[in-house]
Amino acid sequence: TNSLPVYSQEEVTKHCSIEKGVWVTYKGGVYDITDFVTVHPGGDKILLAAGKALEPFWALYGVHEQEHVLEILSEYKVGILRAEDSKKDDIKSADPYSTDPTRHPALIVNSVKPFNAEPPPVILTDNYITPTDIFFKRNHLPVPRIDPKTYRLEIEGLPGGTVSLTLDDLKTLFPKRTLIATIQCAGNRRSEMNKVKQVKGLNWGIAAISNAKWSGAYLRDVLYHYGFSPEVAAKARHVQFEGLDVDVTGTPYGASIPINKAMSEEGDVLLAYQMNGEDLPADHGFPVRAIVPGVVGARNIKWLGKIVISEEESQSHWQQNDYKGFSPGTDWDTVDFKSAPAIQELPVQSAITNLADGSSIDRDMDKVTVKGYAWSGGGREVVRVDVSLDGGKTWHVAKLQSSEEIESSAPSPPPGRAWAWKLWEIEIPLPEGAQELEVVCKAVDSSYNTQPDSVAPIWNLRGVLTNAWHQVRVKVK
Ligand code: HEM
Ligand code: MTE
Ligand code: MO
Repeated sequence: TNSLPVYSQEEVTKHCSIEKGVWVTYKGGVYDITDFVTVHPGGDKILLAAGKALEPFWALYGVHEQEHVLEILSEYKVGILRAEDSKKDDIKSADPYSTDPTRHPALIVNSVKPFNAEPPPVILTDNYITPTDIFFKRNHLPVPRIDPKTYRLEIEGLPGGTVSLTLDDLKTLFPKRTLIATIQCAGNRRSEMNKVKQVKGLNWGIAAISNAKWSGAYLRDVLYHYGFSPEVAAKARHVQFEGLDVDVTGTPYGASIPINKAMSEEGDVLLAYQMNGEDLPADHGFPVRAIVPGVVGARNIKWLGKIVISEEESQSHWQQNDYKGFSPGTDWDTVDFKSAPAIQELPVQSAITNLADGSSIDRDMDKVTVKGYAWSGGGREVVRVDVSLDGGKTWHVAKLQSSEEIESSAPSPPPGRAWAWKLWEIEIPLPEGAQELEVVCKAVDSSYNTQPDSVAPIWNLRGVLTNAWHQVRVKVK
């Protein structure tokens, strides 16, 4: 690399667009990444660093702190940054994650900056209501620290113009509603897709899903209070949400949901300020988040700053260019994000939590206990879970936890509003002489939707919507 030319920052700065070429600097090196821009897994954001240093951007997206990322970068090295320019202060940046909260040590961490973690499967289903500390956490950006006294929730798109609510308004002007709802990330079980063929995204196991009791005001109560009317309804198609967590350009995390989900009496969309009976914790959206039961986690906006009633979907990256499903035949060269709808309701799901793949059980036990969770999107209740010990040749019906067993505050929901998961359990006689068990589960929801038997036919480049039969191999010793 000694023979590489030396460039000034001024020269690098000129290369700030696809037309002029995209150059960046990193630790004193100069890189021409023009050809990499279109294949960057993080999308167009990469252009924010055009002509500049990568360090402050990579400080925000810790996904880059990996060997393979540096290997990719090294292929594009074209020069050395002039020594005096590489010492400039603006290259160093304060860690935007330094004010993130501390987390429970039991969590399995998928990425630290931003923080993404799931509980170990064996403790996930110990409680019907997931304890807040181990509830899975999925952040795209640093956790914003919001002063509840100055917090305002803005609402746009109503006839009277922009509305601005305080936290107190939300708590006192509207009845407090409480519901139990499961949140699942679209990427739950992505690691199983990775085994078929590499996908892009966090390598979630089976626990990017959790269940909590949420309290707050119904979104529809709030919107009607501030003038939502048949005239508004005639034009409105979507309700957009914006978080108060922002990226380096000041762009917030955002998403939208269909207007009928938002306004329906059966939709139960909540502006939640409590989780499991306490103020929302920082990681889960303090002071207010949207709970959109039955809908993919990505639309349950945390640190909610703004609501917009609109004819259009959210234009956010996460609504338009992410969280969409594609054919197994679609790759990064052919994908057209505009061609697929944004994920809203999730398909039926289940997984085994008490047996790990590759573990072993004692031959002397005459029965095998299998436990897990099951859930479906759109308020469709799980009506049955089937379990097999022989890879799906023979089946047994698991016992679903009844609402009495759960708690008196969790009566069975009205049809079409089953927002919470079901935990299930079964004891099956150990087949005689078996050396290995192929334990499988699959759930059926109230629409008789069931899970596909394998991952390959539902594989997609982004690794979302993994809901094949969950399968673990267990040795009998
Ligand atoms: C993801 C490379 C610059 C934002 C990734 C990944 C790679 C990569 C390999 C996937 C990592 C994984 O999932 O294992 C690069 C290279 C860059 C660059 C080589 C410079 C030459 C940037 C910049 C930004 C950025 C400047 C932001 C301003 C992101 C984001 C993701 C990502 C947000 C995550 C996408 C997701 O949610 O999975 N990048 N990146 N990248 N990158 Fe970059
Ligand atoms: N809201 C904001 N403002 N920022 C985010 O990064 N992540 C979303 C959603 N809401 C996110 C957000 C995603 S992808 C998921 S799966 C859920 O929050 C996770 O919620 P949890 O962290 O409370 O489990
Ligand atoms: Mo998610």
